[in-house]
Amino acid sequence: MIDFELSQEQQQWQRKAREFTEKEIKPLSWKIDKGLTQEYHWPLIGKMAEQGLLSMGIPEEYGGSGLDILTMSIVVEELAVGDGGIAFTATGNSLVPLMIAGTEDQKKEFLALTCNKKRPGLAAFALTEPHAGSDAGAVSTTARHEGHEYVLNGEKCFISNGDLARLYTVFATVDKTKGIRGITAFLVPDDVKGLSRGKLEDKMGFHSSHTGVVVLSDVRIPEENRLGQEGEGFKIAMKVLEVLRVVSCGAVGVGIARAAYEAALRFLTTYSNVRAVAGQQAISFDLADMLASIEASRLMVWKSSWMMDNNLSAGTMSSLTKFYASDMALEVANKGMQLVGHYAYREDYPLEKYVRDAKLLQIYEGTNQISRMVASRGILSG
Ligand code: COS
Repeated sequence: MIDFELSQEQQQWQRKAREFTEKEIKPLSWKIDKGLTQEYHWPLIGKMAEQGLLSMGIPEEYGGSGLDILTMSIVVEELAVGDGGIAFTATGNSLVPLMIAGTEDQKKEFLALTCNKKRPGLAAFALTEPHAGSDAGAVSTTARHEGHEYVLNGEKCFISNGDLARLYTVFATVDKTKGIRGITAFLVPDDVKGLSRGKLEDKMGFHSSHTGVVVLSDVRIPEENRLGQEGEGFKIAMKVLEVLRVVSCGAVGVGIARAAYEAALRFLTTYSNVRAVAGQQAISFDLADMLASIEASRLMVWKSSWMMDNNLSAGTMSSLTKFYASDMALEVANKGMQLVGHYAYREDYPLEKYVRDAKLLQIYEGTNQISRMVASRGILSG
């Protein structure tokens, strides 16, 4: 039986996220985008933590909010209506490896980072390298086993929360000759000797999400910080990306698209001279197309989330959702700009920001070419 009525709990979380967006995110989003405030992060992150929005997917027994993936997707859409980068930060994406592969002791020690409402922390998913992006299996950061420690050396780039994280999940190879079977995941706290954070990226959009370089020079960590077994890192990364492609990308795309659609609709219905033009099919049909694709993408996000919550194999569906919802977000934002016209091209109007933010969704969490590749392999392998 299919039922689209949200549970009481889901409705409460949706309402809470909507209120948080109106009160806390919308007033800041424009300023952050334009670089008018630099030090916004910790106060806002603190407020997200207080509301349980930073630890949504972490079970209550570890101090988190204990939301399933579907409820997280509903919340993330609402936050992304206010700001895509902030919504992305709230997904706590970087703790997913720990949730998937962590031991009980590791979870107890490290999940507490973001669940600490007084002193919240962020984490980072450090997979990408200058020469290992789409080809994630080409990771060349090394992990040398010495006694009861590993010694890590290498450079990670385009790392979200790169300069803010208190914990990094670093993917490194213990034996390059083994290819992907040498890749291993490690939990690396930010205060270890030899870890340094390089410059932040100066990006086209998504300014509220910090992206940077992380360098590891003879970083020594205890064996207990290895996540999973040696050689399991690549599969852990792929499983993590399956979740992120839906929650941190698909749901963010639906939120950004909704914001663009709502901005265009508001403009077209507010002024009487514009209202007369809005009735023309050349305009109103675009509105119908925009809403149809937002609704379709949301259904894909919800279905993928539901599949993962029910432990169904969701690799293909997650990749379909990723490229469809992110292509949709950019198209809807662009259409919104076109409908509003020259006003939308101005920097004091939000639509140009939505276009810049939506563009990143086609690139991060695996480019849309990679998502199409993963989905098509899934289709052909039955
Ligand atoms: N869950 C579990 N295992 C998975 C998996 C998943 N979702 N996806 C792949 N694997 C396993 C495969 O089963 C295979 O294992 P076996 O060799 O034991 O059969 C192994 O991982 C290798 O998979 P595959 O053959 O598909 O690897 P490829 O090198 O051909 O392709 C791609 C890997 C390109 C899909 C991968 O490198 C990728 O996703 N790249 C993009 C990286 C990315 O998204 N980066 C963004 C970083 S965060 S912004």
